[in-house]
Amino acid sequence: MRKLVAPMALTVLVCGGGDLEVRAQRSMADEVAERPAAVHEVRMVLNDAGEYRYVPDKLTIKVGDTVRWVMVSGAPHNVQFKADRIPDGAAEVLDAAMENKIGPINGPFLMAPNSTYEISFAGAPVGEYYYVCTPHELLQMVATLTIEQ
Ligand SMILES: [Cu+2]
Repeated sequence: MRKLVAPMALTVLVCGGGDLEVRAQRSMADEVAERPAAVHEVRMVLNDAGEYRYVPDKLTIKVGDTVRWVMVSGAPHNVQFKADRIPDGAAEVLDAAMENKIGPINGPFLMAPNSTYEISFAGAPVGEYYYVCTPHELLQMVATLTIEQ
């Protein structure tokens, strides 16, 4: 059942300068349409079992969101996308979005605890992005990021 939002939902504020500011409450639809880009954290850890891992190693985000990788333990870690396991056209977007790369679609090593690396997925093609930690790929420090519209 949908509630009616009447003009009484308007809030009128009188500012110091005497100007009148009218704020209309926005509908849910507007909020969704103008949803701000979210920031998602992925921790890079050496866990209690002695395993190098991204946590979480499966993450779904929206186009325009940002992922922030956080170095927790077991450094060095980085984020290296695999060119043959990302959507068509993604490599160009990633290369432009990734700072301080050590190679194509290959991010820098994080050494210090709490150091971070961020990538914005603005304009990124939807699909699955497989990435690895270069030093720990063979130790299964690998992950999949799914980008949705
Ligand atoms: Cu690593």
